[in-house]
Amino acid sequence: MTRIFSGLKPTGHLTLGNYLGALRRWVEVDQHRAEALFSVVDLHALTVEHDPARVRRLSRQAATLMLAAGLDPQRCTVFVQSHVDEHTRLSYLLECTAADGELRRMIQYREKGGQARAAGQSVRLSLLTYPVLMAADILAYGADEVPVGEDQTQHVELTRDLAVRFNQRYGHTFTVPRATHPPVAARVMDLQDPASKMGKSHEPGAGIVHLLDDADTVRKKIMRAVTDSGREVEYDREHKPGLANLLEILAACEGGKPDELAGAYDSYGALKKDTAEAVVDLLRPVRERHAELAADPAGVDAVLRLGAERARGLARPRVDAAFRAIGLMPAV
Ligand code: AQP
Repeated sequence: MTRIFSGLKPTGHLTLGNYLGALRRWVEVDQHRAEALFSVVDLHALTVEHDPARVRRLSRQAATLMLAAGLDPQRCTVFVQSHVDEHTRLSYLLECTAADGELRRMIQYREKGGQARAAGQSVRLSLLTYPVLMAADILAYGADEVPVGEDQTQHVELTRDLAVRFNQRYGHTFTVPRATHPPVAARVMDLQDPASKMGKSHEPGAGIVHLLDDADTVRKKIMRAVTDSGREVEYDREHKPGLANLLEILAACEGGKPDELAGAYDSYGALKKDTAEAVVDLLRPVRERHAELAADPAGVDAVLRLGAERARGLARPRVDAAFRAIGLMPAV
């Protein structure tokens, strides 16, 4: 059976980008067709300046939202990365497989490292090595597929390279995974800056729709979205990125294709209004279910405890095999 792994990192409140690019597809498609594991990858949230209490709070919120969106613990494994030691164990072996040059080339390292330096902060070593930990997240489970938004493609490519290299040097140990993307909205852009990805840690956030925003806030943010010059509603990512973003969001919410939807509108205002209502309708049940689940933290804990046990059981044999293959003496 196909195995799938993917995750969300608790660096901010989850966004419409996280939902359309990843979470929604995990719920609607992936958990039904494969043996799937979905994780709150909290160790990744420590790679930039962080507030410990906030990370803890956001981790719980992300797990609760994953369940609220419809991940079903009877069908898939939902867990928190730091509860399963195999991720960090394997990460070290993969650091011994990766070269520093290939990590310095990662776009996210260059962008986030640049932001940290500009803010006068030091760049954590873990920001450089985080794609190796992500490779460990995936390879520990022998995942065949990694459903992610487009921004994660480069990291999955690195994961593939490390798996192939490890297998060639030390004998076949890892499945070589591939990234999969949703058909539309694989890269949702910031509503105030359609040249940048909608990212959950971006401030101040007027261009970011959060999954827990109330309906009026969602409407306001979408109605104030930056659009492009001209009056004609057409789908042109290069010349009309603001409009293209709205059309992709609408297409992802309602089905259909962004270029075909464009033909149905003769004003930007009408497109914004329909997009806003479509997003409000899409997110309402998630927000309502989140409120119910958040009122029962012990229930969420029970799911996460079981998830971590299952994940550990799946990861340990492969990670132990990697320890032996690379030349480490078994414990005596
Ligand atoms: N804007 C986006 N459009 C489509 N997919 C997106 N994803 C993230 N942003 C968009 C996908 O969501 C999943 C979880 O992402 P992550 O938590 O690993 O972090 P990220 O990719 O770095 O996303 P963010 O929200 O932008 O976080 P920050 O601001 O902290 O960097 C992934 O599958 C991702 O592709």
